[in-house]
Amino acid sequence: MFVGLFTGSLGTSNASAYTNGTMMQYFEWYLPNDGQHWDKLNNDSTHLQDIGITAVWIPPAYKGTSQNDVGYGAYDVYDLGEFNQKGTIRTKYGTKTQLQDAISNLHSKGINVYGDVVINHKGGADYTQLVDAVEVDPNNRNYETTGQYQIQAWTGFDFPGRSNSHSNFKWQWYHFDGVDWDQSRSKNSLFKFRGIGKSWDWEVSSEKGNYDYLMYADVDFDHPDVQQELKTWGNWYANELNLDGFRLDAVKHIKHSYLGEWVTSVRQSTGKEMFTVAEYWQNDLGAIENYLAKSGNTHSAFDVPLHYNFQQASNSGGNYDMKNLLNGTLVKSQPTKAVTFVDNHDSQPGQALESTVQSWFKPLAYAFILTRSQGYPTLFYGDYYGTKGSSSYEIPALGTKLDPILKARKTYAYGTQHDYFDHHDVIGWTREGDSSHSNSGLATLISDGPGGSKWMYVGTQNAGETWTDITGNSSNTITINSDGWGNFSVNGGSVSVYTQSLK
Ligand SMILES: [Ca+2]
Ligand SMILES: [Ca+2]
Ligand SMILES: [Ca+2]
Repeated sequence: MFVGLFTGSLGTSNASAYTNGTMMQYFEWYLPNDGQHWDKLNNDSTHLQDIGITAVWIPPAYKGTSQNDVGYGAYDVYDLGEFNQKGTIRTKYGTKTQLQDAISNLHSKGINVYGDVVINHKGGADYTQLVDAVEVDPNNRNYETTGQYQIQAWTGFDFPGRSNSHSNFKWQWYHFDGVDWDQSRSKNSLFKFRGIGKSWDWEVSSEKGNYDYLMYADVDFDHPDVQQELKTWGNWYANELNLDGFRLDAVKHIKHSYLGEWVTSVRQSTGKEMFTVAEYWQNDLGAIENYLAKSGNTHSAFDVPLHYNFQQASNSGGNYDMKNLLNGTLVKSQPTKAVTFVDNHDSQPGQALESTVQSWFKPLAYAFILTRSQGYPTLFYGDYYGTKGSSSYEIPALGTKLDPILKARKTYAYGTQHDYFDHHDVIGWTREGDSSHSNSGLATLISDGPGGSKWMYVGTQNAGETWTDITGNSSNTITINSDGWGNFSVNGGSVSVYTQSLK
């Protein structure tokens, strides 16, 4: 699999087949609720293979609170679009059979599939239960604002529509730590449950005092039944869909040590590497590194600070100092643990963590994550195909602009890297190429301000070659001199990726 990208030792896959792997996040928030998404993925598999996608991260595939649920309001993680629950058999994306067909086809094209893991909370309970609770201050969850009293909480999950298929585990109030709704009083507040052993989980993010609670009924990872049940489910989910890895949702709200145990458990029970990346959403390298350490250095994390650097650069009208693009990023401090990305379903316009990178900068950002040697890059469906939703929320489809950069990664981005982060507008880097990828090697320049040029070294083995810009943004032809240097140029607010011109 991806050399250096995972820490598991159970793998036997062919490493060379996946050099320069590229993940695609194959969904955006506003996909239509038409049950056709798994079929679309299936029909797209040959194209994805062609553009160099080696893994897809699929949205949560289980039954949510309604058919239209994007998947993060998880109701029944054993219902992959198979049972009549919440008024629907299929999910927003289709049926279990459609998904299994898509995965089988992707595997036949050599594309891995990563499943989304939403275990912080459960939504859409089947019935309420009477629970002793206290209210806490939403901004300091360690501070109780009331005495104990009884509330009516949505915490009973029997899954009657599934009638014990795949699992007979029933969720009860004591498997949770708290809720934000008391049905008996129609009251919205943050309720922490009382009872033997009940407390907010630790260690979680220390934002808001203790950020265990995010939404719905918050799962209690201190409870031994919960710990075992979710490991059992993880093994089932991986096997049922023949998954190759995971994306862990909302890990800042989940007991960090447990997630390390969970990943290790599923790797052992499946006997597979199960590449895993965690979403720890905070523009704070220290917090992300703390998570990686507390979860036992068992898996990777999304490079959220790099995303915010991209966003800041895109919003600065040329005044961002491009020398700082790597500052405070995970890909700089722990490159083998960093999954790099430009935008996702949460940062896209109109969503909870909206922090969208402006469209003019996206090709620059994608060149940054796709043509450098560090990090495992992710292509966002919404950037490639565009996003839906109301018109003010739309990201235009950038696929035709990104295709050449994806090709550069697949074909040319090999060998020793040289960095030229030496100017506040124009920065660049080169790859010398290697002997196992014929004609490989490239030179990338990006500028957030005026255009410019830069002498960069691409290796004496490339001396005498003619290089041109694969993106088509620059029409210049560069001859590599006898010392292995070229004088490369880029237009203002643009990107150029030079590769050997093969006539
Ligand atoms: Ca707890
Ligand atoms: Ca939690
Ligand atoms: Ca600048």
